Amino acid sequence: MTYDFTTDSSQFYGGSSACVQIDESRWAIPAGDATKNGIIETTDKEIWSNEAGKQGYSPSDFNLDGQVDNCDLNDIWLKNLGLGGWIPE
Ligand SMILES: [Ca+2]
Ligand SMILES: [Ca+2]
Repeated sequence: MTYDFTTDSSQFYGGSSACVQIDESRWAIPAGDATKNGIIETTDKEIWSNEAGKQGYSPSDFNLDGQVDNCDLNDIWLKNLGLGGWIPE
């Protein structure tokens, strides 16, 4: 079975609060959930604070560039703060 999450925000459990629109016709799960509980919240920032400055892929490397830095916090986490509701892993 396949399920295409990219076609509309209604495809997501939680609707538009559980996804971000990445272009005119596609949606995705928002980054920033370091705790992997399905919600982007302040505890995710605490994980980032503990990992800031580290190299390599880690839960708070939100943009997946191999570094935990201010871009992860300001460009990803802050933008997506409060989103979530999808079913976590
Ligand atoms: Ca979280
Ligand atoms: Ca990063």
